[in-house]
Amino acid sequence: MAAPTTQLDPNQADFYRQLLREMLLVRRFEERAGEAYAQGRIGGFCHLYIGQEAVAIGALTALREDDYVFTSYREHAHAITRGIPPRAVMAELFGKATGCSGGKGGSMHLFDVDKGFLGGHAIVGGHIPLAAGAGFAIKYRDTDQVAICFFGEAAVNIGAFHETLNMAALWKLPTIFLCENNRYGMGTALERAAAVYDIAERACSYDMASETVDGMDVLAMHEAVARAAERARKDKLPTLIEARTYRYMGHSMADPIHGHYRTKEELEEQKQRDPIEGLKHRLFEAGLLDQDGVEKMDEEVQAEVADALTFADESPDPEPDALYTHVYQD
Ligand SMILES: Cc1ncc(C[n+]2csc(CCOP(=O)(O)OP(=O)(O)O)c2C)c(N)n1
Ligand SMILES: [Mg+2]
Repeated sequence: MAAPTTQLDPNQADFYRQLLREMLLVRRFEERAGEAYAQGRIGGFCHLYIGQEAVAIGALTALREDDYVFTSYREHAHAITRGIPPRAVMAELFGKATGCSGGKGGSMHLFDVDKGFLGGHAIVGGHIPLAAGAGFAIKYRDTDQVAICFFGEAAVNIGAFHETLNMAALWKLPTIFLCENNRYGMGTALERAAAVYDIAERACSYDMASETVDGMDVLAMHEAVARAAERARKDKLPTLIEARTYRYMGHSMADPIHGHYRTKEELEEQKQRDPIEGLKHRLFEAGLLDQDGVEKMDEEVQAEVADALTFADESPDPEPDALYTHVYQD
């Protein structure tokens, strides 16, 4: 495991335990969502985030409630960490009326405007300009909010990424661009194709601050995003962060975990850097948590996820009339 970047501060014990609990909650949520998908209870696409939890949780806990969040389609963890109840996220996966998008979005299109959670976007890179737009609005209204945009490393090959970063740097927009480099875009290993890897270095060409962070270390992620948020709030400047992370599951539920484009050995090696185990052991070593504490935490989050599943199962489908709501009208 990579050497931890931060010393633990005993005064922050509750916060560390909150980070661990949140990572455990989204991991258990996704394990159960994966099972429900395999049982045919969830339709459409479903992209799991297992292995990457430290990125969303470290990042979003560094922001304020009035900030804006944009994500790609691999966003269950981001939505839950942002405060959308697991019940509303699970119900959305099930396509139920009680889902956060009324059952019409599914796994890839989680939204909650009141929480500043502006999607859930399925088009690779399509949401990057939207986050710059939110940054523009913040600047125009002259508030000290921040917009953050999470995207995969494959989005760096999309023109909109380059156009947006160029404009964000030029217009000095308070937007954080957070690239979750999990090393694979579907079955394509981008670093092997030598297309992109030192993504943060590319930011130099856009005159923008950037850093590369260990995306398996939740505290390192939290600190990097806190630095970027301060730069955005105080100086109205954008930042590009590359989080080096790894996904344990296939691209989507239709993709095998390993076999076609990566070996079982590679997967096992990466699991040694597990973000949950990493934080847990650091807390154990610092005497800030013990095995009983973790087991209790795990029981609690499993109960919360079980409740979300029951809620989703028992919720009604959207009424046919719901087809005509959220329709664009000129
Ligand atoms: C514009 C566009 N092209 C292709 C696709 C099909 N597609 C869906 S996910 C994906 C790979 C994205 O990989 P990455 O950005 O690294 O995100 P990850 O899935 O690894 O989280 C592709 C090519 C798409 N959704 N949108
Ligand atoms: Mg990827």
